[in-house]
Amino acid sequence: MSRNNELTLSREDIVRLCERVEGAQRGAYAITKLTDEYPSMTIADGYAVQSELRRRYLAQGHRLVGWKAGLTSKAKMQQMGVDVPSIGFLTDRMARPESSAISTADLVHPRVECEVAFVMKKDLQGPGCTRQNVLDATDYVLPAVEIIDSRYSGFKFDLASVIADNGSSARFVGGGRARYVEELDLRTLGVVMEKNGEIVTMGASAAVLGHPAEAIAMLVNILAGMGEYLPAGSFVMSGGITEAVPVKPGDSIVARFQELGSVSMRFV
Ligand code: OOG
Ligand code: MG
Repeated sequence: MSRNNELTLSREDIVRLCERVEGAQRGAYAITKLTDEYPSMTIADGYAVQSELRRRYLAQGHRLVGWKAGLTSKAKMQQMGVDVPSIGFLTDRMARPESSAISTADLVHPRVECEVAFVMKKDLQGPGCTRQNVLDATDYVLPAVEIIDSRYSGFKFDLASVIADNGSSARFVGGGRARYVEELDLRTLGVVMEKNGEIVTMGASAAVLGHPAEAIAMLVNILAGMGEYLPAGSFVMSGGITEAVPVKPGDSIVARFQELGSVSMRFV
């Protein structure tokens, strides 16, 4: 049994698995999870594939705009059968405007989730990054909806596989009302998601590791493990508060956040 912080894949395997994931992301088709072929793949292997994916997208001209924490709430961990959070990168190509029509033709089986997003005004470097360090480095927070889209068949995976697939990142929409963190209690923000006018899920922000800034601290510490830091100006999502809700063409979504306004979009 390999330890999770140990790299077991060869450079060739990393590149081959990265090409497989990139193909599925670009072509919007489902693949079997990577651990079916590499059962002893570790979390470190997953991040090695993810880093290679990031390197390739950036080399193709995509711009890194931030990061996302995932699997940071009990609802999400239970829904996905995973018990450790993850991180993924966000690029300009994934961003969609508020109130826009989002195409599903280039997605496999999209789901939406409500998240608190942070915009940073100072660089943050781990290890040892704390919730308070995050709050001190935050410019403002805003409500966001993440559209996740696992490239794995049936949306079923393990931690190493989902990390390699960049934490199922696909699209994201920020909006609503930006607020300074000093003006809010970030633990008690209620959020309600409506699909086609009906409430489909709701929760409170403390569902994310007790406080969403805790998820950003965890993300910074994971980045430190990869020799990286979170630069000022980054847009960072702290993870789904509730479980993710499947969407299809024709669906409209409104995520209503206490104190932060609402974020809406429709799917075509
Ligand atoms: C993994 C991504 C999780 C979140 O906010 O928890 C995530 C997945 O559920 O596919 O983005
Ligand atoms: Mg998410």
